[in-house]
Amino acid sequence: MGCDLRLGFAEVSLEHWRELGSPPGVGRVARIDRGWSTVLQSLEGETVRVRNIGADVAVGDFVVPDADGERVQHVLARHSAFVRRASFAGARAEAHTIAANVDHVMLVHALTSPPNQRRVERELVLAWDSGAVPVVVLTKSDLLDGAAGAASAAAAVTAMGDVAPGVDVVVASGISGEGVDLLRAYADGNRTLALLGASGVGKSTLVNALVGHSRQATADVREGDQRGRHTTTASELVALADGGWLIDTPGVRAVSLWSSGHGIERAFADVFALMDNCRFRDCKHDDEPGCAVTAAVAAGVVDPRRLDSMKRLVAEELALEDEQKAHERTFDRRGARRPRR
Ligand SMILES: Nc1nc2c(ncn2[C@@H]2O[C@H](COP(=O)(O)OP(=O)(O)O)[C@@H](O)[C@H]2O)c(=O)[nH]1
Ligand SMILES: [Mg+2]
Ligand SMILES: [Zn+2]
Repeated sequence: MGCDLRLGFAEVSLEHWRELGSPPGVGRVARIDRGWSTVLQSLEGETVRVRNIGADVAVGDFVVPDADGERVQHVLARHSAFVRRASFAGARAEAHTIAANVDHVMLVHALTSPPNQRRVERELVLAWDSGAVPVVVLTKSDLLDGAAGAASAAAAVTAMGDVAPGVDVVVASGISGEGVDLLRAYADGNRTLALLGASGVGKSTLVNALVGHSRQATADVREGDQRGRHTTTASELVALADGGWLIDTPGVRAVSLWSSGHGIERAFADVFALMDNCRFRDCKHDDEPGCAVTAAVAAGVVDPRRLDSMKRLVAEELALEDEQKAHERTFDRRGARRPRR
C-alpha cells in the first residue's frame, strides 16, 4: 500500500515516511476531537479515527497509525507549523499548534473594522516563525459601498501594507466572491492554506467561497433551523475542488507569541534594515546618539507605534525564553526529561 500524494504531502514528510519503510495507512489529520484524530487516507475520503495518545498531533499533520489502527504511531516531519502560546493565568507557557504543514497563512481581517495594525504585526511574527508565507486578507469588501467605500478599502490596504513589508494584501469577499480566485491561486500546486483571524471576521464564509459550496458552518446559521447556531470550534482540513487544501481555524481572540525563529526580524524587516545604520551595535533605539531608527521616527518614516510594538514583541519573546530556561533548569535538577519545545 502506498500513499495518496494528492493529500498534499510535504517533501520532508514523504522522506520521513520512506525512512520508516513506507508503512501502510499513512494519511493526513483532518480534524481532532478530544484526543482522537480523523485521518484522511485518500482524496476520495477514506478515513480512520485513531487516538493521539502520547503523540503531539495537529490538524494538517501527516501521520502513520499503528498496525492495529488504534493510535497515532508516527507524526511525520513537518515543513511548517503555526504555533501559539497557550497558557492560563499563572500557568507555565505551553505551545499549541493550530495548523501543521501550511504553505500560506492567510491573516484574515474584516474591512468593516478599522485596520488593526498592531494585531497584524503580531500575527505576522507568528506566521513568519511558522515557516509558511503570510498573506493579509481584507474581507467583507461587499459591505463597503460607492466611492467612500472604495476609498476606505484603499486606505485599509495602505495601512496594512505599511506594517507588512513584502507581504501580499488581498481584498476579498466571501459573499460577492471578490478576490476569491486570487486567494485560490495560492493553493496552486497542491499547496495548503490556513485561514487565521479573530472570530467573526469571515474565515468560514471565505472557506465556503473557496470550496464552492457550503462546507463550513458560519455565524449566521439561525437558531431554529436544523443546523442550529454553530460556528467553527476546532481547526479543520478541507480539500479544494481543483487541488490544494484549506485549514479553517476557530477564532483566536489574542494571539500570544510562541517564538522560535526569526519571525520578528521578518515581520519588522523595514526597522531591522535601519538598525544596520545605528552608530552603536548594541543600540536599544531609545535615546542613543546616532540611532538610525529613532531618526527615522523623527523624520516621519517609521510610525512610533510600530517601533513600540516591535519593542514589546521583542520583550515578550525574551520573557518567554527566560521562562523556558528557568523551567528547563528545574527539570534538569530533578533529572527529568526536558520538555519538548
Ligand atoms: N457581507 C458579508 N458578510 C460576511 C462576509 N464574510 C462573512 N460575513 C458574515 O460575517 C459573519 C461571520 O462570518 P464567519 O465566516 O462565520 O466568520 P468566522 O468566525 O471568521 O469564520 C456571518 O454573519 C457572515 O455571514 C462577507 O464577505 N461579506
Ligand atoms: Mg469560522
Ligand atoms: Zn538604534
